[in-house]
Amino acid sequence: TLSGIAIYSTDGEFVEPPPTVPEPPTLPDPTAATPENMGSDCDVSGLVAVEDLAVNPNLPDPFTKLDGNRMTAKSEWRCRRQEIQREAEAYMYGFKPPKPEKVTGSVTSDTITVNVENGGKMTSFTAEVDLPDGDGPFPVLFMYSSFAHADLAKAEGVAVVKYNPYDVGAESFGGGSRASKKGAFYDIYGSDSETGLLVAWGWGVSRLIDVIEASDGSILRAADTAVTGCSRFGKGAFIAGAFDQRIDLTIPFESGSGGVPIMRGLPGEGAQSPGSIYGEQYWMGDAFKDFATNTKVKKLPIDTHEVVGMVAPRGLLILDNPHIDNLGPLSAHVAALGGAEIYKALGAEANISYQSNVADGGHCSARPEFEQPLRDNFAKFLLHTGDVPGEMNPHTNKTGDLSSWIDWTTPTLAD
Ligand code: MCU
Repeated sequence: TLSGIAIYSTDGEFVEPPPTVPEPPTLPDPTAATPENMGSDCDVSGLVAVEDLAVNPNLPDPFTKLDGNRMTAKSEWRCRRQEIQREAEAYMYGFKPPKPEKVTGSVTSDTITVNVENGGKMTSFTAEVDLPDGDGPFPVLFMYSSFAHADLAKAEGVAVVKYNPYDVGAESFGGGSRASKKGAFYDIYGSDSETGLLVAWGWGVSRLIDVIEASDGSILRAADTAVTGCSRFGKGAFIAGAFDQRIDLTIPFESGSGGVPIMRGLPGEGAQSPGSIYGEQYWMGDAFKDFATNTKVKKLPIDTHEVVGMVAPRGLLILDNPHIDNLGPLSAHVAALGGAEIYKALGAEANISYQSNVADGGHCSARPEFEQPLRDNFAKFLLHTGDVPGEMNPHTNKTGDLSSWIDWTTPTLAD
C-alpha cells in the first residue's frame, strides 16, 4: 500500500499521497478458478480506499455489488462472493495466497505430513490422524488442537485430524509478534506478511486437504471434510471454512470477537472490543488497524454476516455460549441471522444452523444440546446418510434482532 509515503513534486511542493487501495495478490494463473476458491478468476475491482470509506452503523447489504448494482440472479453469487472475500482480506484478515507452487506429503493412519515449496522457500508441518473403528476411507474433521465432542465424531464414523495451528502461525508465547510473524505460513510468505493468524491457520488446513487429495484415498476422503475449533480456534475454524470452498462443514465453537459475531455489535454488548482483538494477538491482518476502535469499526464495508455468507451454500453449524458476554453471543446470533439471509437467497437455508440454547456456561465444554445437531450435520455433510434441515436455536436471553441492524431486504434471485 502507499499510505504514509509523502510525495513531493519536482519543485518541492508537497503532493497529497494517493489514497490507500488494498491490492489483491498476484495469482499464478488469474484465469484459473480453483476448487479452494471458485471465484479466484473473477475480476474484482472497485475496492474502496480506506480513507474514502463511509461510516455505516448498519450491516452492509451483502447483495449490492462493488459496481453499485444489486444482484438479481444466483449465478452472480460466485463473483459477488469473491468481492466479499477480497474485502474481507483487504480490510480485516489479510490476503490468503493461492495454492503454493508445490505441496507434497503423505497420509498414514496416524500422521499427515505436509511439505510446501514456494518462491524458493520451504516449510513443513504435520497433523495427527485418529481413525474411527471400521473400514475407511473416512470423512475428516480437522480439529484445531481439541474439541469437546471429538469422541462423538469418531463414534459417528468421522476421522479426527488434530491440527496444531501454532505450527503454522505462532502466537506471542510461541515467539511471534505482529512485527515478526512466525510459523510455517510465515516461513513461506515472510515474517512481515500482513496476513493475520486466522487466515494463516486456515491456509494450513487447505494444505492438509491438498495432501489428502493427492494421496491414494485409501485412508481419508478429501471430498468430505469439516473443520472445528473453540474460542480463538473457533475464530480460526470459521475463517478456514469461509476461505476454502472444499470444506463441506464449518463448525465454529464459541468463536467470540474476531470470529462469528458482527464487529459492529461488539461494543454494544460489552464483548471483547475490536481494539482488543487486534492487539491481543495478530489474529486479524495488519489492515484491521484502521478499524480497530468502536467508532472506526463502523467504516468496514462488510461485516461478518457476509463472512458467514462466504460459507454458503456449504454446511455451517455455529455452536455458541450465551452465558459469557465477552464472547458477544448476541452479535454472533445477528451474524448468523444476517448470513442466513444469504443462504436463503441462494436457496440453501437448510444448510445453516445456530445453537446457543445451552445450560452449561463453561467455555468450550461438551454439552448434551450440541450432540444431535452434530450428528445431523455429520450425517448430512460428511456421511451422506441424512438430510435434516438446519435449525436456528438461540438462547432466549441472547436472541438477536436482525431488523434493527439492516436497512436492506433479501432479494428473490433468479435461478
Ligand atoms: C474467545 O477466544 C479468546 C478470546 O478472544 C481471548 O480474549 C482470550 O484471551 O482467549 C479466548 C480463548 O481462545 O480461550 C481459549
